Amino acid sequence: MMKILFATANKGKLTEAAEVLGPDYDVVSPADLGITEDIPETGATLQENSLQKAQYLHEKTGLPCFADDTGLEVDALGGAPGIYSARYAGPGHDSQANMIKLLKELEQFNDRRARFHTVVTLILADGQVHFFEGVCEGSIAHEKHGTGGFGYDPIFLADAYPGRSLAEVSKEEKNAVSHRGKAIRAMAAWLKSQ
Ligand code: ITT
Repeated sequence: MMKILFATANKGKLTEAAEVLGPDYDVVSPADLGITEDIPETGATLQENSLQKAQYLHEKTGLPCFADDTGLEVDALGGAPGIYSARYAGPGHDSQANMIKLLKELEQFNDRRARFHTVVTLILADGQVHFFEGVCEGSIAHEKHGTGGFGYDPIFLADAYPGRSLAEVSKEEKNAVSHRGKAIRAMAAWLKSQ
């Protein structure tokens, strides 16, 4: 079993990653190691932010480490909120406020096409860095549906599940088609090939 640190403070992400990686991996969080400070996230791209989070914790712990940065890219809004998805409605991580703002901004548009985009950075114990990417295509609903998942899931209709939001599908169904599921499976396949 490989012990690997997931550089995230988001419990939803942690649960998903542990499920996707399965029993060969012991996925630990910064909180499990008593690290509770805010990890800096000041990059201009998903890749930079993801690298920054992984590097910060790799330097601090020496453990093999991965981080995920995810953005929701809405076509009618020119790709916004993108890297600003977590703080779209202002500082903090208020998903309800973020969804309300996004629904309001989209009222004037017919085009509701959007995608979740994830970049995962893996840093091995020896410092080697590798990137993995995953995209989930879909559209933004007109209102919230369901209570599963986290973040923007109640207003995201993945193309793979017509008529249901990502908060209305099972965890297994979400992981099978999600941005993060794809990126983390690519990472697991690469690790296995080594
Ligand atoms: P860490 O940086 O600690 O990993 P975070 O929640 O700040 O956690 P991001 O910077 O990647 O993560 O923020 C992405 C935003 O998009 C944030 O508001 C999340 O709630 C949301 N998000 C990320 N993955 C999502 C998913 O699978 N479904 C719905 N919303 C998601």
